[in-house]
Amino acid sequence: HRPAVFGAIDIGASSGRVVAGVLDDDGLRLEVVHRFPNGATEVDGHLRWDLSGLFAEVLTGLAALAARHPGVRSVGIDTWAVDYGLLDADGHLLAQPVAYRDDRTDAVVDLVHRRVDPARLYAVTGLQFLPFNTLYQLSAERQGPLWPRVAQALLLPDLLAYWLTGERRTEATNASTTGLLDAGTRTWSRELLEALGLPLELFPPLVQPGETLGPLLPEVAARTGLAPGTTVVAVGSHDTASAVVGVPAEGRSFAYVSSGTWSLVGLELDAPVLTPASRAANFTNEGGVDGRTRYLRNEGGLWLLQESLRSWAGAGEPVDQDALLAEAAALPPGGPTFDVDAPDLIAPGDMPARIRRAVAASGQELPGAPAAVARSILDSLAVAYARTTAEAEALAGQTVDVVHVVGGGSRNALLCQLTADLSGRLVLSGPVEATALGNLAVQARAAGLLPADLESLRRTLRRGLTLATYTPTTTGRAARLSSSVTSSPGGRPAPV
Ligand code: ADP
Ligand code: LRH
Repeated sequence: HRPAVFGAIDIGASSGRVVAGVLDDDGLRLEVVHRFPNGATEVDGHLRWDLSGLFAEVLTGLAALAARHPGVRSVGIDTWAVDYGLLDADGHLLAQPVAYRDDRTDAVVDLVHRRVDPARLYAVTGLQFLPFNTLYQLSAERQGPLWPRVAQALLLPDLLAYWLTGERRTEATNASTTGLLDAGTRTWSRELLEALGLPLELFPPLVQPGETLGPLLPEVAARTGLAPGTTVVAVGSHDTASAVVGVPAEGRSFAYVSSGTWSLVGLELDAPVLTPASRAANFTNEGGVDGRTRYLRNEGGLWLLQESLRSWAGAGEPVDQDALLAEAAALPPGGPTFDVDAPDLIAPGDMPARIRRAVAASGQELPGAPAAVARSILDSLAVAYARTTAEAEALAGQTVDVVHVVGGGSRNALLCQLTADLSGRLVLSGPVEATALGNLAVQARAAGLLPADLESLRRTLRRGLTLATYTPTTTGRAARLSSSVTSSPGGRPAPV
């Protein structure tokens, strides 16, 4: 058989890529055809994404895809969640989108909670409190200079899809991260939109993963060399939704850690858990592909390491990540840890200093050497992964047999081993490109070329992959017993 080829555009907060998915009798093979860096920078007083620059990279990537593979069947797009671009009545982007790490929502969180009680917000949306959820960003926007000219808001993957096809829709998994979608009905909550003074037609109509958005605009096809008529298919456009599809699990008794800029730690469920206990533990119920619930907590992630590396480089002492991780691995277990979810670690800035303060606040001491800082970050992440997995299991009443670590962090062997040690569970790591894999798999399934149900689909994906296995070690178990992993509740407290 001739292989079928699909294209994934997958852009994370730290980097993007365009990936070819080549499906033949041996399975779905991934080829990264273009990679590019990403990051937010301050422009006009706000941290912003350069979405026009990212779109140029997308076109370059699609051209590379077309050059390598004539006859690409379809293309799918995913990016990080919650952020959006604002369009005027003519469909023009009013400004480069503000990034979720910008501090403009600090001033409006209380205002929103005066309009809608946080307990009610959780009962309707099931969403974890994060100060940058879209509802807070839009509430800040309503007070800004652009608001009178705003006709529509497009979540970032939807904005890229609009530029590729001319079609404006809101993909459902990403819509679930806005804080404006009803977790039960999976439609916009009129109650919340009204309470916050947001028009129902602010976002375009919903579209589900697997539905066709439309063909590429003729000028996009001409510029990239993709065949006219090549379609853009909706996928789990929230990168974490695609990553969870790409978790190569057997059955349902698994936990996942999608480990990149953030760590998304949790379970896949059939229905949301909207209990007060779940809210108190600040767990989120995001919309998954096929109506599944992604029951997880968004925890601090490798941003802590990325930003530390940036600080050292900025101070004229650049550090090589591989060498740093090797040094960190040689340090003894049981070193100082901190709460990776502390709100003051969200913004950019001198990360090692902030971590040192967080460690000191709990009466511990952090040595100055970069390896000690890196080790403390990884110990603290592993504590969070272990604790959240245990809490998810208890809150959802679902047994966990194995923890799958996917994304860039799955390459970090120290992090994976520490997660096995501190959780006392088997950890399987890989694939690094789980998000692109999930994006491509949903397209191949929509074309009728992969099994319909998620469990069979994942089994098919797993056949083509080599996963690394980490089992809990004895020294790790000792560290676990001496730490608070098994006893104290974790996570940023929900607002009262
Ligand atoms: P995002 O999608 O949020 O941009 P990724 O899933 O691409 O994030 O993960 C990026 C992170 O993965 C990096 O910050 C780095 O910490 C980690 N990573 C990537 N490659 C390696 C590697 N070879 N060894 C250790 N860590 C790695
Ligand atoms: C990961 C992610 C995560 C969100 C955050 C904003 O890339 O999409 O799921 O919480 O970015």
